[in-house]
Amino acid sequence: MSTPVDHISASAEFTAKANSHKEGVAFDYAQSVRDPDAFWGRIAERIDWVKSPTRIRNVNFDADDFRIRWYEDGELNASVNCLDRHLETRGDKAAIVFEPDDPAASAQTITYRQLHARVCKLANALRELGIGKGDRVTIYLPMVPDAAIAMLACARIGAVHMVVFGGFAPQSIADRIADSGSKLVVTADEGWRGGKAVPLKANVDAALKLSGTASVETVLVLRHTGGDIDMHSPRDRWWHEAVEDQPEACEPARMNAEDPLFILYTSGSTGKPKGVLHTTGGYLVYASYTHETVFDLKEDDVYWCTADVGWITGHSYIVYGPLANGATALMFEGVPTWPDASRFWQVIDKHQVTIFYTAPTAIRALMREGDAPVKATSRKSLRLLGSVGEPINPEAWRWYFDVVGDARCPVVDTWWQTETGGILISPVPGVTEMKPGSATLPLPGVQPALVDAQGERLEGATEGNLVLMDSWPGQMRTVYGDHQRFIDTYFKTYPGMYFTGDGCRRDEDGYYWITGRVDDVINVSGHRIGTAELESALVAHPKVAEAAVVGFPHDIKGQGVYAYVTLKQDEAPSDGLKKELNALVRQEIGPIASIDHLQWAPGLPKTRSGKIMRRILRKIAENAPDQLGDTSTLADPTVVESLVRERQVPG
Ligand code: 6R9
Repeated sequence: MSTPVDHISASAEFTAKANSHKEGVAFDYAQSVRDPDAFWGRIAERIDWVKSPTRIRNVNFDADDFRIRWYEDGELNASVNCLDRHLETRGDKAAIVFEPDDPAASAQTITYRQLHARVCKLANALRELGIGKGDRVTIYLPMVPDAAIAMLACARIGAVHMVVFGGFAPQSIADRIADSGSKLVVTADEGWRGGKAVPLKANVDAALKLSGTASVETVLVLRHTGGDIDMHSPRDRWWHEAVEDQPEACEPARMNAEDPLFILYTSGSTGKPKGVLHTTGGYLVYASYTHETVFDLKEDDVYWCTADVGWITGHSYIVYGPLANGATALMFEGVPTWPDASRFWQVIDKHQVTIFYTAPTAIRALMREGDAPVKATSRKSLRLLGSVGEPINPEAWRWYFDVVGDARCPVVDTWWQTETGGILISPVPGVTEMKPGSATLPLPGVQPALVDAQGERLEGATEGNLVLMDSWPGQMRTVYGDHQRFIDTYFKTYPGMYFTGDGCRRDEDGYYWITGRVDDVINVSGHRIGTAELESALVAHPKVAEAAVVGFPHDIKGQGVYAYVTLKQDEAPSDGLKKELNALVRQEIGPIASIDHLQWAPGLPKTRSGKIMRRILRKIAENAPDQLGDTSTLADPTVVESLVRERQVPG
């Protein structure tokens, strides 16, 4: 182990070849924020427009005259940018390399020409099934190339895709279908994860029995595992039959830059998940620009992002960014620890991966397995490592850098959100000095700031709430179907600024250190879960009177779920009931939302006005009863004493 140091530079070898040192690629941050129109106008030229935009930005964060529009008179098609424009120069280049869950199953390579043909065939089939511009299409697929194909086929005909992560349960699928009003669902018979089949079609069947899903006319089913499923005629159609006779060309829809490209649901601090809406022009410009800049992309790179396409990271940095850039992207259906903890590194060697982008939770889980599974592989092909999804602790950062990257590869710790569409704070490798645990500095054109609880801007080395003072092209445009909620959620806390929901420290070098969510969102293994969603699942049980959920520090997951449950009078706690409640949460939300610790609470700490004091519950869950802070507003202080006494011991 090398000794920890604060500042780490990319190696001379990396720096010498870094894109950022090529002639003409100056990273003039000051210039980018001084004249954003000039800067973003120039960046937009990387995309093929049917009609080039003449108006670059039209933005106002003030609630009474609110607007976010980028490139608003431009016209383009996202799928053309990801496919057609590469055919001449990259037709035979691998667009997607697919590594299946089972290491014994053969990998597949899809060239840009083949991908173009498959997207066109599916786009034609979707049109024939009555899908057109503006229609919403739900995609619930495993991590297979067909997921990218389905997204691009929607983009080709101007349909708005809404991908649901395969780990979500029928109720969550149904809620999203209902909110988006999807006409068609694309799914597969089953998916594979660590040798186990995931019943995707059965989940869709169950979802479509739930209320609010009547908008769905067609379910298109990919045959993937060959597992036994029910097909309901005429609603259900096989994908392979639908595309069989379709031509390999498809006239792309001409889209305005501000036409919706996709909706992706994410958890917020209140109520049901929000449909984050991204539009076509700005999103594509931003995803492709940041993908090339942050990952120092070169023509011959083999780029692997381990995220699922069900999350924003999969949208921006498996599908749209890499394919718009003509890169080779690896898609992996499996999990990091199956058949063993060496799988990631074996896949890297097998496909000669050069850029690897994963999440801290995976890094910590693999770090726990020791160095041997890593050292058993070569990893010589690697030249850059990335991290996303939650704060990476310096210890995990060092292990990633020293052991996985053999101290050769810069690590880019990339901070961003579903709402931001692409990376906002990250090192530019070869330019930005790294500090383990810090996402470092804003990318060109991005203006973060820290504010106190009153919204006063804080200067210098300090800690506060992270806001963005101005827009960037990849910013979300609205909450689908509820524009007021968009404004209220992000622009009301601190008027005139976009509030991220994250807390952050800035050091004496101006480096940003994200400390985590300051709202009621828990980040479990990089998955955002609103405490309100968990609580409403718990109180749905007939024996539960009240529930409060908080996060607590977890070695592997970053944060774990800690639930306090008050039972109705005459109901008795039992281990059986605990299991029932956990099963209920998994059934309502999905397996990603398991409860780590459940404490029976005779009562919850409340203010005299009846507000649950979560701050106190968080401290009890963290096992820091000496840091409860001001408890003078508690209606009944004895409640807290008993909770502290009865605390569950995580671990
Ligand atoms: C891309 C993505 C967003 C939340 C965000 C923050 C946390 C993401 C991070 C990070 C520290 C990083 N987060 N990247 N925290 N360092 N490099 O993850 O989007 O699922 O919407 O989550 O994740 O708390 O607010 P999303």
